[in-house]
Amino acid sequence: MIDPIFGWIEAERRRQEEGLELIASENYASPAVLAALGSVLTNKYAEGLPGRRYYGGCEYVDEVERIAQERLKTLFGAEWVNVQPHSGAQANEAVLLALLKPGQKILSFELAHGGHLTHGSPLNSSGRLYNVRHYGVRSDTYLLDYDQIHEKAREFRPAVLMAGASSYPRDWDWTALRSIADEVGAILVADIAHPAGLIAAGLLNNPLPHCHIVTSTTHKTLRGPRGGIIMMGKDFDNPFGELTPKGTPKKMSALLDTAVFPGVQGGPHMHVIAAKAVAFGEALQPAFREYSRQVIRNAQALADSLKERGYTILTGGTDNHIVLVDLRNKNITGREAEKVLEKAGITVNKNLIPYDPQPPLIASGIRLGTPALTTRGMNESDMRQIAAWIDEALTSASDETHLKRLKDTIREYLRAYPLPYAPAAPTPLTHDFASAG
Ligand code: DSN
Repeated sequence: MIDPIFGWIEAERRRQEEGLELIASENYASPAVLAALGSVLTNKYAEGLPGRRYYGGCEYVDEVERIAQERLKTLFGAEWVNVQPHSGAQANEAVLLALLKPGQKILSFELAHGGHLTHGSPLNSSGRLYNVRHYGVRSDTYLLDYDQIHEKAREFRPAVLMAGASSYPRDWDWTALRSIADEVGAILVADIAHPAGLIAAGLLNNPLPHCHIVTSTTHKTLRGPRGGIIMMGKDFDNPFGELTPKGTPKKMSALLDTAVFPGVQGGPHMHVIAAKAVAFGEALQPAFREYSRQVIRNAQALADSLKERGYTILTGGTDNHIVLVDLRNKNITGREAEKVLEKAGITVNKNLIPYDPQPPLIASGIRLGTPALTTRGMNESDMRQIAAWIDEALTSASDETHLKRLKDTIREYLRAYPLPYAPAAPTPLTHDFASAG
């Protein structure tokens, strides 16, 4: 008997293959990344760091982690990295644990304007443990207002200034943020979870030379396994006076390493670290730069084609992989649009637009992203076709037959763009759970 879990994995593989994946934070990892993820490295405990573990038998996983570290340093120009965070959330949690005592101040980008949950939302530990205020985008342009950030920083005097977004379609000015942080004595932390791959490819401003600490996920534009990382362009003496046993100031890297383990995590996931190393190796290839260029070109083509069809694109376009659509002039909410598009085989997520009159579970907009479809080999002409289908679906929102027909058309179209995905090998069960009752 085959474990039914493999049936569900196959069903999910087929869903990924047969639909248009436009969720901006998703991508298709390569077969090599998947092979590393599904490897025997998952069996190994390796608490600690390469050469300094709390377990025996770590000589091979040490090599894997060292390679991951070196590749990541080369990719972003980092002097120090930690590749162990299980996710972006854990990376941010560890950074805040290393930098702050409960009650200290963070100034970060407002979640409802496109920020991240782990940058001080009251629902996240960051918002419960620390004293948080936010900056946002302008109500006329929907662009970040660096004068407002400056003003808020001067008034609030945060210990940490956090930057980075989950739905902001424009690049960031790291130099301006660093000068604000320096003026108020704050540590500048950038979370590049979304644009990391585009930054690694040299297509967007790199925060490493400007920000004290940079966190990211590895599974979005970077196209690796689900996971997190922490980096520093340059290590520095911790500003809190913590000393080593020799009486010299502890380096920030030491505080960050201990914040990851044992601060917020136990044993590192060595199979994921191996998969990260594989993905970093792929991102160092010239083909990744070309892929990343196409991600941006595709997002711009999608934005332009939707604009031609009367859709409001926030900020007028995009510098990265994200297109934010304000649906208010189309008389459909984000929640309805998400559902209708799903019926047509187009996967997106509803998204708050800044100053949204709707609550988060309804939202006035949708967020679209091009990393996944670009991995399948799509280009600008495909994006024009997709914009037409999005419009067709949203204008036939209540016509179930039409939406079903559209889904069939899309499934056929996608046959020309196979997934770089190795099917999971089903494992026969020795015990028949179903008939054992
Ligand atoms: N949940 C992630 C996203 O979809 O953008 C935030 O990193």
